[in-house]
Amino acid sequence: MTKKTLPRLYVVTNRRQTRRRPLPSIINETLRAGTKFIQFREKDLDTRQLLSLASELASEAHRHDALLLVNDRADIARCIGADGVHLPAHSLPIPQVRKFLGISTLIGKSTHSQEDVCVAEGEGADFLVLGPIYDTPSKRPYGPPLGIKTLKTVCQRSTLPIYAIGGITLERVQEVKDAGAYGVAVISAILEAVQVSAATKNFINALDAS
Ligand code: 3NM
Repeated sequence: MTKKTLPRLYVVTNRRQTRRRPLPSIINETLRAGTKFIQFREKDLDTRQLLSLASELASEAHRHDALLLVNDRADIARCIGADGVHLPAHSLPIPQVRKFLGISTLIGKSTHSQEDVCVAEGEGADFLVLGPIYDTPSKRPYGPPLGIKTLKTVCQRSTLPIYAIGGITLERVQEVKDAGAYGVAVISAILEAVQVSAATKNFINALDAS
């Protein structure tokens, strides 16, 4: 898979949002249902735990011909042979990460405003995640969601693929697509689904429909 054919569904991990089911089995289920793009994001684990779980999930992803990016930790990404990193706001700068991981590594960047988007574009990100677009519990402390209008404005001005994040549900896919989003980044709508496989397939179908 190349950077030119990025999948439109980006599944972000949170092992505390799986309805008490083990994360590897949930990831396995979403991969079997067709997910091709995963961000490993378990911010509260220590380095050894990150290495172990990321390595397990990367092997599983690669068995399904899917890409796995590691949130923030370029060192972990390099150790496990991940496809790239997903950089949060206060991460290492993109150019340094690219130097460290190599030219072909995939680098995604989290953005929260038009200004963030301009900076990330200038630094050479491959794709962006913009959010939160809708209300989502974990981001309430940071203020109100950006909303669909901001998503539209930012997408119109950007040349990079933009994934909408924050409160994304199946019912909202059409709206964010219409606003110009390339894809969606999702935690709860997949990981908390009673039927992970069906939820995954529904997202992929909705995203791929023209
Ligand atoms: N980042 P859900 S919103 C991890 O705005 C994350 O950068 C966001 O979870 C951002 O799909 C978010 O359950 C949470 O709303 C996404």
